[in-house]
Amino acid sequence: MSQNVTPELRRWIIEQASAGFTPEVVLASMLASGWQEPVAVAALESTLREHLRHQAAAQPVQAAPTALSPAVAETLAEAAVPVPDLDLSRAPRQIDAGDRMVDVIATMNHPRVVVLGNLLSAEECEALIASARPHLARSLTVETKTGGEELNPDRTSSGMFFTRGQTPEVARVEARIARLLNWPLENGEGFQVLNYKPGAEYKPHYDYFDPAEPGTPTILKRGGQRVATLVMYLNEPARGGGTTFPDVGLEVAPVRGNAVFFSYDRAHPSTRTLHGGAPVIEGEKWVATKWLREREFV
Ligand code: PD2
Ligand code: ZN
Repeated sequence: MSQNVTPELRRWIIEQASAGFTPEVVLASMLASGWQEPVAVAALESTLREHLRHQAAAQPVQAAPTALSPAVAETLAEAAVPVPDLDLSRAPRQIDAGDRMVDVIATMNHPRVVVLGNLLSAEECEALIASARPHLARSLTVETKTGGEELNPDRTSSGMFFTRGQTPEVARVEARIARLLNWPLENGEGFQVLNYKPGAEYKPHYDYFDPAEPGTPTILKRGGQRVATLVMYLNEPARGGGTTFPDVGLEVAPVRGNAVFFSYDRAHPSTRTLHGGAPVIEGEKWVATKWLREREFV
């Protein structure tokens, strides 16, 4: 059964928080009245976050007391970490990425998603495919139970990893991304190139490492959490193969040279960054993914 988060529920959440109840207490009473936990957590997070944002906008000068108790504001503030982002403050059509002007096609705030055009030239796309092709193997995903890697049935693509700076094209595109996203080049993992044949897909998942899994502390030693993803489309399947964001009903079409950027300031579903690669129906799909970490990735 699907549960709808109504304006009345959002009002009630704000009333509870304003009366000084902590998010944990509000969550407990939502669960007690029959809300499914993922729905309740997402409603709570998004409502309180939006409420804080409104209050900050309404009181820009002095830090006037908010209607939320300090404990609630602290709980929300504590979890978030800085993330890469583009400078969209003056709503530009294009952004200077150093050696290339990149088009801003669409933006969304929660989840933070930006669709970019013309990030890569056709020649760069071809060069990345050509140097990746001989090294493809059935994709693995990081196995968070142990910190190792495993074959994942939810991911039927083939893939390979470049190291940072491995080819001239890789180095050039990495420098462009670092400037575009205002994030140190050293904090990036090497590109992963994926190839999907007809029928291949990547089922919805989060790109951050699940803090509850026992292997996660080992993975985090190499540069902290993933905080953002850039999926770059290297070619165009004739049908299917979009990148989907099921929480918000968004699907980004795979267009050669374009990319979708999204960030997550905490390792939590409340970021609404659940996403997947829809099955390719006709043709094949090639993407390069750049994951960005909190700190230098070694
Ligand atoms: O290929 C995609 O569209 C896709 C979708 C979801 C890639 C990834 N995730 C990824 O590389 O993490
Ligand atoms: Zn992903």
